[in-house]
Amino acid sequence: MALLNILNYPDKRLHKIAKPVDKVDAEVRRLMDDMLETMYKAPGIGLAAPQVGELKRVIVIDLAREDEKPQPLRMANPELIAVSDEDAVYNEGCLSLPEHYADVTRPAAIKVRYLDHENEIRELEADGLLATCIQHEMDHLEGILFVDHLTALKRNMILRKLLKAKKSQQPVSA
Ligand code: GNR
Ligand code: NI
Repeated sequence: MALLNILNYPDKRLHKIAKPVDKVDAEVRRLMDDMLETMYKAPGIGLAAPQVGELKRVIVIDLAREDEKPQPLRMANPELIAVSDEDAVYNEGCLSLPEHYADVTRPAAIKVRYLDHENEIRELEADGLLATCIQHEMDHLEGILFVDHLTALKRNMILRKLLKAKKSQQPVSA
């Protein structure tokens, strides 16, 4: 297993559309495991392959608390096959937009079809935080960040602060 580098806004790769995997083979499985290790370390509850610079349709999620048994979910080529009419609002954050949070409205319940780590087709029904997290990770595969669901005013406020924080980390060139 290996720790991967998590890309931060404004990295271009975060805005690209990821490609489906042909099958979940040893290489994709390794990516899933490296992503889980990277996510646990961050720490975060989900991670999408484009966040580590891999433009593949692969996501991992684990909502278990640190004092609980891990419950890793590994998904390739996830597709939403049903969404509820009812919406839910959740205060979201993102490892690629560190330290900024905002309320995002999404369908409250979903059904997702995906390939698991053994290349088996599976379906999962989710609501609550799991439904939110799956949709947040699937957005990353389309190059969409949670701020893209906000008004331009709120989005630009967050993005300006991130750019400013990034600049202040860098030495002033002579
Ligand atoms: O760790 C994360 N927490 C989180 C909280 C609310 C809604 C979504 C998330 S996902 C995020 C990790 C991340 O950036 N995944 O792409
Ligand atoms: Ni994210």
